[in-house]
Amino acid sequence: MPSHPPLLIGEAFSPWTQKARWALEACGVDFAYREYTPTLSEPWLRWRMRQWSGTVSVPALLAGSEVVRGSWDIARFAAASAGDHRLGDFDAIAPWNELSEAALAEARSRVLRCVLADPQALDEASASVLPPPLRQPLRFIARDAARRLDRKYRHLLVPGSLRIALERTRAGLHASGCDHLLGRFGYADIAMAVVLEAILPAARIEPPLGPATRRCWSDPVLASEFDDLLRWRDRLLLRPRTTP
Ligand SMILES: N[C@@H](CCC(=O)N[C@@H](CS)C(=O)NCC(=O)O)C(=O)O
Repeated sequence: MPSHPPLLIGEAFSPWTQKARWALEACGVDFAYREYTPTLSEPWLRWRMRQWSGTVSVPALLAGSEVVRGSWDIARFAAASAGDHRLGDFDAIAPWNELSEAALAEARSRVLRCVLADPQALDEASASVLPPPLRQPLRFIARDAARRLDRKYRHLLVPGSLRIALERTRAGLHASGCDHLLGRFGYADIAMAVVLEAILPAARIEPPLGPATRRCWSDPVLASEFDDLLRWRDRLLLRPRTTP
């Protein structure tokens, strides 16, 4: 067994990080957390992952000498650590996770383009690393970082994926007849609940999203149309996170 608890590296606001975190917590895995800043933290992440080429992204989990990449594999790691089936059957969950990934990819492109068009959101993006007087003069750095992220991930954009994911979640809950897509709480619920971060963010993060960034993550039209799903997400969030 590794002497230190696994280290989760992520971005607190990111739905992918929230998926990983929720899965680890639901499985009672003891873990430490480190916040990642795109571009700035990348050399450190590459060094910790021993990965000098190719793309890197977060969440990633460092567990002893093992590097677990991406929310899906981290959820599987969590389930294996729990040693039971509390997150559900991953073969049955996979189609839900694909819907979730496609929806989040579309949401990311929307958010990044919104941030690029809004100077206040760009300044909020640099707030953790720049003091207020430097944010405006150095805004080009935040703009460059957001453009790079947009280029890095835009091949994943399939327009309409967010709406499809919301409609399927609604239909899935209707078919299951309860609050859980596969009959009892599991990773399918986590994967689809975090999609709602892209229409009305709910994650309690520190520091909270700035107002301009929050606007970019919000879609009032979809939020009103899928109000039933937002209420479903709220019920899931009321569950104790860590199950013994
Ligand atoms: N399929 C991956 C997606 C992870 C992902 O898209 N991560 C983005 C979150 S915005 C990221 O790492 N962005 C920062 C970067 O690429 O530097 C997962 O499920 O974890």
